[in-house]
Amino acid sequence: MFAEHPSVKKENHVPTELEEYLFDLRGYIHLQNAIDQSHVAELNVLLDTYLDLEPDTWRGWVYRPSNRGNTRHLHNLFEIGEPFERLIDHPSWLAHVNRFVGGDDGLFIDESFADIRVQGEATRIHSGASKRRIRTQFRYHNGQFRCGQINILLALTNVGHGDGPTMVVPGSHKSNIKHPVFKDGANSLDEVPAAVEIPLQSGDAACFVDCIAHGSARRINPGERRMLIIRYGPHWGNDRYGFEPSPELIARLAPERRRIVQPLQPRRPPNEHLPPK
Ligand SMILES: O=C(O)CCC(=O)C(=O)O
Repeated sequence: MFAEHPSVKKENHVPTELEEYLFDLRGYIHLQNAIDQSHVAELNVLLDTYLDLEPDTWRGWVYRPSNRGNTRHLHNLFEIGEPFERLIDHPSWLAHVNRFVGGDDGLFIDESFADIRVQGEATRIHSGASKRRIRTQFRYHNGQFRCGQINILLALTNVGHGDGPTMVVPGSHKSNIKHPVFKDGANSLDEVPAAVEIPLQSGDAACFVDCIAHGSARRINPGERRMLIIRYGPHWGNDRYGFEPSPELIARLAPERRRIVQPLQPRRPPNEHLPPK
């Protein structure tokens, strides 16, 4: 249906010294023009075909959970089609994610979903290093990053001020103290001291370690915000919600991509050892 995009063959963009410095310092970087506009268009066209999926239903291996307000999520992006599969090891961020997760054993994507939202919607502030969560931790040791979860948030629409941009508290991936707003029960980032917006043009991506305090501003403009969220971690991770890749996806992925979606082939006893049904 879709031709293999030439970007698949492109060399990986390795993180620059400045990007590494900023990632270490602030906990996030902004990747401009991470995918081109024709790829953005392909992704949007395919997403459109899933917009009629009812809450808490599946189409094939794509799942739409119950609504969170007027925000719609679609899980298991790579089941939607080849333009989504290209994101698994996209050359604009693969080397960054490898460097920030660290180690030589490879990656695993433990969650991938589309977040589609309209006016009035926001994501409350969450995370922050003081929680010391292993799964989402930031770590740097002997010249190597060893982060537990690196998020790629890829904008499929322009998400500027007023459009509900992602917000982070820079540096909070190393904080020892809980942001006071957590105690006040604040649930929107717009009023959170020290939080900054990451405005993205469609095709741009934000890359951040999940333990940074983050969320998104309330969308005040009319229209729709579309963001794809892909979370990478070390190869030994497991899926956040227990989703499994379809056998068809595993069969059609090239080995480099398959290893990121399913680092280890499941090992099962041969049929004669299985209990009768
Ligand atoms: O959608 C956003 O801008 C924020 C995403 C977020 O909160 C998350 O990745 O946990």
